[in-house]
This record gives sequence, C-alpha cells and structure tokens, in this order.
Amino acid sequence: MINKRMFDAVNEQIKFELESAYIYLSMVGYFHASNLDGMAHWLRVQVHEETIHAMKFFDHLTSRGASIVLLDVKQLKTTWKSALEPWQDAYAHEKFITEKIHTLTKIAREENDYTAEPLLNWFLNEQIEEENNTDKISRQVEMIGDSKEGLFMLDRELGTRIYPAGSPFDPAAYNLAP
Ligand code: OFO
Repeated sequence: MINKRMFDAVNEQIKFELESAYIYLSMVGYFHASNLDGMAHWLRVQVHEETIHAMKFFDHLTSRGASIVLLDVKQLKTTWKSALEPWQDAYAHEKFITEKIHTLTKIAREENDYTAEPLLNWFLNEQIEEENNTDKISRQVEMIGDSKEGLFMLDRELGTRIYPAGSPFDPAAYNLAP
C-alpha cells in the first residue's frame, strides 16, 4: 500500500503527463497547419510517449492497491507565432516535468517509499532524453534562422521518427482500408 502523501504526488503526476500529451497534441495541430508535417509527426510520436508516461504512473498506483482520482487536465497553450516557439516551449515544459520528477523522488525518500524507486529512476533517466531532444531541436531551429531550405530539411528529418510498435497514435493503426 502507498501512503497518502506519496499517492497524492504520483496521482498528480498522471495529470502532468497527460497535460504534456495535450500540449504536444496542440503543437501537432499547429505544425500541420503550418505545413511542417515532419515536426507534427515528431510531436505525434511524443504524444504517444507522454500517454505511456501517464500510464506508467497509473499502473504503479493500481498495482499498489490505490484508487486513482483523475484530476482536471488543463490546456496549456494552443497557438504559437513561429516554428521556433513550440520547441522552446517544449524544452521549458520538459524542464518543468524534470522538476516534478525530482520532487516525487524527494518525497519518496522522505517517506521511505523504496517500492517507487525503480519507477522514479526510470523517469530520472527518461527526463535526460526528453530535455536533450527538445533542447537540441530548439537550438537547431534557432540556428536555421530565416532559411526556408534549412527548415524544410529539418522538417524532413523529424518526419522520420519511428512510432513504437503498435502505437495507436500511428495513423496506420486507424486509417484502415474499408
Ligand atoms: Fe516529456 O516526459 Fe513525460 O511529461
């Protein structure tokens, strides 16, 4: 069984992860509308990842006998002014999530919740990758500046990100021929 303080923190983290999925899905819409379908694709794969993050915390709580209380998910932002802005926001958002994982880890230590450690260690490592990816893309878009050619080349490259096998976010999973 998980204690109340730890439960509340993990339960809230489910919300933060779903908010990550929600803001990245908004960015997918923005990039499709901006004809940058590769960037939209990259973020759509990210929506898959964020949903999995939420489910990892969800399953952690259910497997410890807790009863989940889903909290309201906020739409954080819906529109951006340039191709750069969403990537800067994504990097800032990942840094915010890293802080949340650090806080969770701190609470787990204070509450002697050793059972949560493997999960939190996974997330501590995952956040290195999450920050690195969004920071790198953000700096690449910045480097490109006003070059349309450069932007289209990067867009192509980001469009090659692979969906995890069986992802329901892959259009191939639901655009089935009649
Ligand atoms: Fe982007 O790592 Fe979860 O939120």
